[in-house]
Amino acid sequence: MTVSFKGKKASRRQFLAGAAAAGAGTVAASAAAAAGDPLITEKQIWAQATGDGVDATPYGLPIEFESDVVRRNVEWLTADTISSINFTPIHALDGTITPQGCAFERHHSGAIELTKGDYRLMINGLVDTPLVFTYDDLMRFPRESHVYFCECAANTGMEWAGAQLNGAQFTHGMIHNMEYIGVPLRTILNEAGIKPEATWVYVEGADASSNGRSIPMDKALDDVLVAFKANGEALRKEHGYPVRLVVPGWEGNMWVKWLRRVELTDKPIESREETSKYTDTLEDGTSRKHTWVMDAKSVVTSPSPQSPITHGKGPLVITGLAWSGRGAITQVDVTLDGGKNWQVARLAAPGQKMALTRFYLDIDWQGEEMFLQSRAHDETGYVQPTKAQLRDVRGLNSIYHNNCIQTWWVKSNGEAENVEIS
Ligand SMILES: Nc1nc2c(c(=O)[nH]1)N[C@H]1C(S)=C(S)[C@@H](COP(=O)(O)O)O[C@H]1N2
Ligand SMILES: [Mo]
Repeated sequence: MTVSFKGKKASRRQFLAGAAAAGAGTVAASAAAAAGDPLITEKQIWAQATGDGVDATPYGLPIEFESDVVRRNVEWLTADTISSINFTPIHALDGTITPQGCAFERHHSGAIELTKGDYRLMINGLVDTPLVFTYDDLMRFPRESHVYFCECAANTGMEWAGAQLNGAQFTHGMIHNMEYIGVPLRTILNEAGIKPEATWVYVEGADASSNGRSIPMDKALDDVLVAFKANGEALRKEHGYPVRLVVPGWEGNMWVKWLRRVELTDKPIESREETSKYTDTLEDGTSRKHTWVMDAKSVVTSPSPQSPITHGKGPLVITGLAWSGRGAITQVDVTLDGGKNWQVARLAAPGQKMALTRFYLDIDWQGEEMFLQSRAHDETGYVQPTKAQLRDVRGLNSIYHNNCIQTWWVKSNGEAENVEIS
């Protein structure tokens, strides 16, 4: 019995014909050809003894064979690992949810250890009654759960001047996507009573850097969550245990971890040095400020430099991720020839607002060289720009908010490289 895929337009009849012919494009070896395979014919050692009992690992880790699916950093990017960043192995993941254990980390002064017992959240400033909440207090408010992506504004930032880092993990891995459980910030602010003159919300963390940020009141009252669970379990220490802010669609630096204080103000508090770093330098030396929303973006995660084609010619699954801080992804296009011809990819599920969307394009690859790109569209009608289009507007001196179309040059041997095409 063989299964074959002749590309997305294949009908059931074509599938069956393909299976009968067992020709090019067939996924499996025929049973006859596999007859001498000891993995089929011999009883293997794993079938000759019993396996681990149920309590071998009370909290399980991935099997050792998956040990390369890990966060990685780029040593030359930062002086040390305390104020640093690492990258999600998006080239090796599928689906949309990022396991916490391999979700990128960005700390300005390291990940701190804070217990639920020591946790306090203060609401002060332009409120009727300043309040302090314990972790238990937060547990008593009605909760919501939502899947959202969190992308560092610096994601893809090293690629402005030229193709630089050889892998989707490094070019696009400052992103993760989790199901958060939390209390809307609005609920907690209303508990304290919002004074009419309050127009901004200053949020800070309990770590040494405090990572203080100002968020406009409209956003704070809209969809911001005070979150304590992610993907079903407590936040990991590195993601802000026990409580972090979730600011859907907005740049990662506003997602304050170890959230300790929310101050209502009538102007943004931009005193901190770190805050001023998150601006985009334009070609003429001026800066773009307050670019909080992450524009629509996508990337092919496989094949890609760290995920080459290893199975030879025939059916090939091209896959990747798309997202937009302005709402849901409505369409993703994929090109195999550097943008001359585009095909509409299949979305694994309809796009959700401010969450990662998985796309697939199933092709019959005959070993031809490809210049693979993906292009995201979001519900506002925005289309992901090319690198040239983005440079026309933003020049080469930017770091943040690089959402341009990425190119992988896939060679006939299946290896892929980060390149630029004009
Ligand atoms: N308290 C605190 N919150 C913080 C930071 C920090 O250093 N301290 N880093 C910010 C930045 S720049 C990003 S991109 C996100 C990253 O979240 P993560 O570490 O869960 O991936 O957290 C944000 N929140
Ligand atoms: Mo960030």
